[in-house]
Amino acid sequence: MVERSSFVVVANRLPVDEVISEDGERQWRPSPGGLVTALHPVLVEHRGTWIGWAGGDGEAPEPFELEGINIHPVPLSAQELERYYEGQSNATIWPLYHDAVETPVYKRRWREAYRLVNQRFARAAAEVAAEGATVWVQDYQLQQVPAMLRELRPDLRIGFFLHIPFPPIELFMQMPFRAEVLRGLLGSDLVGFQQRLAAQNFVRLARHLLGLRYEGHSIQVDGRKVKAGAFPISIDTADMERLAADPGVQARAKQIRAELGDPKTIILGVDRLDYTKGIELRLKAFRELLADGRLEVGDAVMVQVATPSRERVEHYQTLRVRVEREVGRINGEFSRVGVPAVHYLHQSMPKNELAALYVAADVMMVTPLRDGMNLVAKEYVACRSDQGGALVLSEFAGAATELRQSFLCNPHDPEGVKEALLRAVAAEPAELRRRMRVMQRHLRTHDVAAWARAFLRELGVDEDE
Ligand code: GDG
Repeated sequence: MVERSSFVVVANRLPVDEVISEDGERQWRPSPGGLVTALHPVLVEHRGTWIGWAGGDGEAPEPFELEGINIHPVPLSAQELERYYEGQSNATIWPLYHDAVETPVYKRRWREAYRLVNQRFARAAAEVAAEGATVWVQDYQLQQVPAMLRELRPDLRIGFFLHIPFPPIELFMQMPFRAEVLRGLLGSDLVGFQQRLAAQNFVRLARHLLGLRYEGHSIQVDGRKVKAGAFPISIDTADMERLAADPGVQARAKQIRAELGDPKTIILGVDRLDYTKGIELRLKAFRELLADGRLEVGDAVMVQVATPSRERVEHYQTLRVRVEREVGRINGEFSRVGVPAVHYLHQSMPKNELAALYVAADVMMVTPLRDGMNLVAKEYVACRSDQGGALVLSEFAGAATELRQSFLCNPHDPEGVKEALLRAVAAEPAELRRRMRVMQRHLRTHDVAAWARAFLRELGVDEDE
C-alpha cells in the first residue's frame, strides 16, 4: 500500500542520484537543484511525494523516503528513453517550442511513446494523491499528464508549469499531435509560463485550435475554468550569494584569474551544450572583434563551459562539431604559445567551481536565440557581491524581462552582439555597480521560493493549509 500525499510533484526526473558508497552499497543522494530547493519545505510540510524517473532503463526502484520527501520512481525502458525522451521531447517539442531554431523532427512512434509514458506518470500520480490533493506537473515532457490525471481523478487540484517558451500559434500548429498536447495541458486548473507572452500564446491557441472562449487569461473548458499566467522562475538567491562569498570560492576566483594570465577582461559563457543557447554566435562575435583588432588576445580571454547534454540526439552531435570547429578556428588564428584565445571546457563542473568562474568573470555572455528564463544570468548577478562585472544578455531570454540593467542585445544581429560586448568591456566601474545593485535587489525579493509561493497561491494552495 503506497502512502498517499496531499501534495505531489510530477517531473520527468527525480531530484535524486544513485551513488555507490565506499563499502560498495548503492545509495540515493539528493541532487541539488533550484526546483527541489524551492519545493522542499512544501513537500516536507505535506508529507509530499515526488514522482519521476530515477535514471537507468531497467525496472524502477521501490518507492522510498529521502530527507522527508516520498520518492516514487517511474520506469522507462531503453526504447522509451529513445522515443519519448530523446525523440518526442528533445527532437520534436524542444526545437519547436524554441522558435524552431533547429528543424523539429516528427515521428509517429515517438508521439505514441510520449502518450504511453505520460499515461504511466498520470497513473502513478492518481495512485499516490490523497483525496482532494494538489498535484504540480512540471515541463514539456509531461504535457499530456494533466488531462489524463483529471480523467482518472477529477477530485484533484492540478497545476502545470512549463519551463521553456510556449510558441506562437503559427509554430505550434506545425505539430502533428497539436490538439492532443493542448487538451493535455487544459486538464490543469492553472498553467504557468515564464512569460506573459507565452500565456497569451496559450489562451489564443485554445480559441484558435479548439474554439474555446477566454476572458483575460481564463479559458472556459467543459464548464471548468483553466487559468494561465506568468510565473518567472528564479534561483535560490541567498544560497548563491553565500556560495560566492565563501573564502574558498573567492580564493579560487583569484587563482583562475592568475591561471588565465591575469588578463584585463575575462569573458565567460556557461551553458548546456544546446543550440538554443547561442554559443556559436558568441564565439563568432569574439572572433570578429579579435580580427578587427577591437579586442586583443592577452588583454581579453574567453572561457566557455559547455556542459555535455542530450548527446544521443543528432542536433546536439552536429552542434558539438560546429562549436568545436569554431573554437579550433579562433585558437588557430589568434592564440599565442601559452596564451589561448578561448578556453573551451566540454565538461560538467562542481557548483563551487562554477561560482568561482562567475566571481572571476568581468563579462558574462548569455546569448540564447530563445530561452524560457536562463538561470545562469541570474546566478551571475547573485554572485557579484563586489558589484563588479557586466552581464551581456539576449533579449530572447526570459530573464531579459527582469534584468533590464544588463547589456541587452539581439542575438540575431552579429553587430549588435559585438557592440553590447564592447560596451560591457569598456563600462566604468561606477556604472557597473549601479546596474548590478538594481538587479541584485530584484533577485533578493524574486527568488525561487517566491516563485513557488506565487504559483501555489494562484492554484489555491494556502501556505498554512
Ligand atoms: C530550463 C530552461 C529555464 C550548467 N552547467 C553546469 C551547471 N549548470 C547549471 C546552471 C543553471 C542550470 O544548470 C541551467 O539552467 P538554465 O536556466 O540556464 O537552462 P536549462 O538547463 O536550459 O533550463 C531555462 C530553466 O529550465 C528553469 O526553469 O531557466 O530557460 O531552458 O543552474 O548553473 N551546474 C553545475 N555544473 C555545470 O557544469 N553544477
